[in-house]
Parts: sequence; C-alpha cells; structure tokens
Amino acid sequence: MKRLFFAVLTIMCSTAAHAEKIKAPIHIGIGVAQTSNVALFGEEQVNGAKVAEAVFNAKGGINGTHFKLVYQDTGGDEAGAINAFQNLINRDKVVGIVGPTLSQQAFSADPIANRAKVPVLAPSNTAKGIPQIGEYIGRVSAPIAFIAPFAVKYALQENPKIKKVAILYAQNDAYSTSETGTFQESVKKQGLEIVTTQKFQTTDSDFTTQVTAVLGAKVDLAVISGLAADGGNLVKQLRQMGYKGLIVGGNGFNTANVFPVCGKYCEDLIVAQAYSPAVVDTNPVNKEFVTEFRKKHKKDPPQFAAQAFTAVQIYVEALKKVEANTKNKITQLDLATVRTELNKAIRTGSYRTPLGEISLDKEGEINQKSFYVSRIKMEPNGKSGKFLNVK
Ligand code: 1QQ
Repeated sequence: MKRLFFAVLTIMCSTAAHAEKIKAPIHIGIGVAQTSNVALFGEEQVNGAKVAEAVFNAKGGINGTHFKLVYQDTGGDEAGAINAFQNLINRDKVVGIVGPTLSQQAFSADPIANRAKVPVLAPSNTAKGIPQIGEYIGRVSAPIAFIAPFAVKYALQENPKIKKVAILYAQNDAYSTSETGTFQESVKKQGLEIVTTQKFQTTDSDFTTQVTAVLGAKVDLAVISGLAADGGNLVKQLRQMGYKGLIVGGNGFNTANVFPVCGKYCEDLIVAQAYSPAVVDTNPVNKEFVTEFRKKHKKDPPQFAAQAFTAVQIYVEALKKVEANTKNKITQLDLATVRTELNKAIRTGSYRTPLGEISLDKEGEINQKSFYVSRIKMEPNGKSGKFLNVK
C-alpha cells in the first residue's frame, strides 16, 4: 500500500514537472558554430538570427509575448553539436532549435532533438537525407542537389568550349560528399568529361598534390565541394600554381568570410545561391531584413544570415499558429505540448521570408522557388569583395 502510494506520488510529481508552464520570454535555441573554422559560417548565422530577434520582438513577438534567442556554441564537430543541443533541450528549455551549422554535425545532433521531440530548423544543412533524420527535423536550407546544377550550367554558358572537368571534394564532410555527387551527375548530364577526381580533408591546408593533378589533366573547369577555410585555400593554390580555367565552388563558398582566405584569387569564382539581397522591390520582408542588417553591419546580408533570419521568423509565425490552434497563450501551455504543436504548425501554410515565399512539406523539406548564381568580385585591396548576381 505504502509502496503504491509512493509510486503514485512519483508519477504525479513527474507529470507536474513535465506540465511546467513556459515562462516569458520564450526561449528559441540557436545551436551554431561560434568557434573553430566553421564559425566562418556560424558568425553570419548569429548575425542574421539577431536581426530577426530585434525585428520580430519590436513587432510584439508572439502576439505580445517576447522571445529570446539562447545560444550554445556547437564548435565545428559532432561532439560539440551534440553537447550544444543537449544543453538547449534540457537546460535552456527551448521550444525549438535553429542549427547546427554543418550537415556533418546534423547527422549526429539531430537524432537527439528528434528523440526529445524538440523541433529543429536547419539553417544551413544542405546534404541529402537531412529532413529524413526524423519527424522533428526540418530545414530552410534548400537541398544542394537542387542548387548545385545552376552553377554548372552557368559555367558552361560562360565558356561553351568546356570539355574537361576536375572534381575536388572534402571526403570527411557530409555536405561536401553529397554535393560532389550532384556536381558529378550534373557535369556528365551536360556532356562534359570528368578527367580527374581529387579528394582532400576539411583540415588540410596544403593542396599541392591535388593542384598538380588538376594542372596535369589540363581541364577547363574545376568544381570544388569543401568548406570556406580549406576550399578557400584550395582556390588560392590553384591560381598561384597557374590554373587559368573557370572555378565553380559549392555552398561552402557562400560566405564573405571566404574573401580573406583566397584573397585576390577568389576573383570570378562561380557560386550558386539560395538567397539574393538584391531582391527587395518584390519582397518587403527581405527589404526590411536588408535594411536592418545594413544598419548594423554596413554590408549586405549573406545567404547564411538570411537563412538564419528565416528560421527564427518561421518559429515566431508558427508559435502564433500554436496559440490559435490551442486557443491558449504559449505561456499557458507546458513545454512538451508547445514543442509538438510547434513542430506541426511549422509544416502548415507558407511563409513570406527573405528567401521568398517558402513552405515546409510534411517531411520537413523546404519548398523554395528562387535561386541565383553569383560571381565573386574582389576589391583592389584583395581582402574584401562581394557576390555579384549574374543569374
Ligand atoms: C552543409 C552546408 C555547409 C556549407 C554549411 C555551412 O551546406 O553542411 O550542409
């Protein structure tokens, strides 16, 4: 009898703990890389998320309840991402997470959020298979299989004489291996010949072996899938050792932080993008984002900042839907309920965002309409530059 009493008491206590109401401000987790080489991307993500926090809280947050972004640094590897996600879920009690920075990290950290029934919106995970990690995993970063072919097609328009292609990729990174698969298919579809395939590691800084092979193969196009630090150095060494052909870089080059890495040798690099800061006349949300971002950073927002902004925006709008659907203020609901209701709400309707009008399907995959191709144009100082929209 006594034992039964304690058992019942324990159950009651634990339900009470679970039924704990959410306190204002509502916590939204940002689990991206703030240290390591991966912070070259993470820094831009933090900048974009912060602009979203200011913009949407100034408009009253979630129907008058403010929200607060809570940051946990993932660093550049899997262990760091797992740790950050656990802290956000258990300690910071976030309603959902924006992160991690790399697909490589997502395949390890996302299953933890999924098991805990905490929604994840990936701001920059483009590898094949991300939304399929689980029911709670979605992304606002379009799959690279969709984006990469645009860059190859553009290269061929620029130089219709291209015949021979070199493929280079970071073999220890999930996004890079996923992207190179798409690049290779796309190159073959265009009737081009891959004459050399070179692998490297994201930790490499000396690419003499790979560059020597590319030069020996006499190619007219080099297509690189890597991250900003390694990829940027590879571009620099290709040019320094005399490669003259076109270079297509993948999503890992989609940051202004690559400019100081390859310096003047970044010039003319071709990159496909899921965002353009130039589209403001037809997109008022982007106009507001670009204006606020420029005020703070004195430059146009890059793709990773726009995607992080978008992820925060979706949380805000979906939290409003949760209030409408449950006929309750978020602060009247318990955390577990908000997390599951939020995950459902994210996947309904569409959102007008800086990336254009987007939606997430049942699986959490993004539907996005507009994509761009840019070329890097460096300033004479060889340190700063910009992405010039060419398509
Ligand atoms: C991924 C990527 C990277 C380039 C993000 C920084 O696309 O890891 O999926």
